[in-house]
Amino acid sequence: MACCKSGAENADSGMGVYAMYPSDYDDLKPYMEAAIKDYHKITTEHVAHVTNWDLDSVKDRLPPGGKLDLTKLGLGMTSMRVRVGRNLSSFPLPGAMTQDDRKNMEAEMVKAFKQLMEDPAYGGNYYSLTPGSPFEVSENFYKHLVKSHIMFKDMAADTYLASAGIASDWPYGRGCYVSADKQFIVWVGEEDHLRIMCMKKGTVLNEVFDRLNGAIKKMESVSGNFAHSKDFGYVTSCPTNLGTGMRASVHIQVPKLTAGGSDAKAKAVCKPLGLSVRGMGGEHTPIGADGTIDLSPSARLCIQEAEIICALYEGIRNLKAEEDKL
Ligand code: ADP
Ligand code: CIR
Repeated sequence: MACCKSGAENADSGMGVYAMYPSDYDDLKPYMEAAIKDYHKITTEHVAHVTNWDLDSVKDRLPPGGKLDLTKLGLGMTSMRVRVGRNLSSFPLPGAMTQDDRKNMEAEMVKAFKQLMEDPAYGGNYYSLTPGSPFEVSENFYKHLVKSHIMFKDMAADTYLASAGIASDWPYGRGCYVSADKQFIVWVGEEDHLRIMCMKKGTVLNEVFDRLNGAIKKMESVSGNFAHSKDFGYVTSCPTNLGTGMRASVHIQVPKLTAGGSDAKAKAVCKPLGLSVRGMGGEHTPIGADGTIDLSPSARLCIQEAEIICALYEGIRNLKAEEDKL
């Protein structure tokens, strides 16, 4: 069965499953739900995910005034990023797409991006890797986009994605939309049809969270419905991202917890705090030589979007306290 191929070929998989069609989550529910409950450590009989971006509803966890200002935690300018994974309900998920599907999905998105280009809040450019696309960019420009943390790398090197068929047909249907200020970015054709993100060097987490919320509403209005399951929330290729599809991260320097260049201690401290540690180039990359790590709350499912951003703020405070103890 295609959904399990990656796990069968990669014995070290933590999840080992990728959905091939949005409907897989409902059609294969007994199997999917068992795997999802196990990975996301959900203890209720059934998964019942709720979507909620309203920060007002979590105001008890916010500082007075609702501003998640990192200077209050003793941090200076920090690189902040919030992304969500989204898929169009009208196409197979990337593991089951043909080359034509990939090109057609990108063409659908180009129609939506043309509307975004007209909007002063999100206006920018689309860059395509698809040979012959009117938006095609050179190999050198693509490399520059990757180096600038704007575009994603060729996924063929990711053995899990390659086995699942998600990395197939590179570079067809791959591209990215970038706003004029380069802080709103949409990846097309990576692990999900779309990865929508806001990034900023700053100190107030609300700025990236609120802008992303506005951007997603705009995207949904111009690109049609995103695949969604009543029980599991937003549908993603990988069940690890299901629900919110959201990862909210900051780059934070913890030189004591990473002394000797190893992330082992930082990971050990972060795990019970519900936080994940990644490297500076994303998942499975090394941490910064100056002890900078990518820190994000681990939960994606059965947590609300508003709760994730609170969890990031609280996580930074807790991690700083652990660093200061050393
Ligand atoms: P994802 O978050 O989409 O699961 P990765 O962990 O692979 O994927 O990260 C994707 C890219 O985003 C990488 O280039 C990474 O360096 C960049 N990135 C992640 N978090 C931040 C951040 N807080 N500031 C700047 N860049 C970031
Ligand atoms: C695994 O099962 O370990 C791999 N398929 C990757 C799981 C993590 N998911 C992800 O990065 N989206």
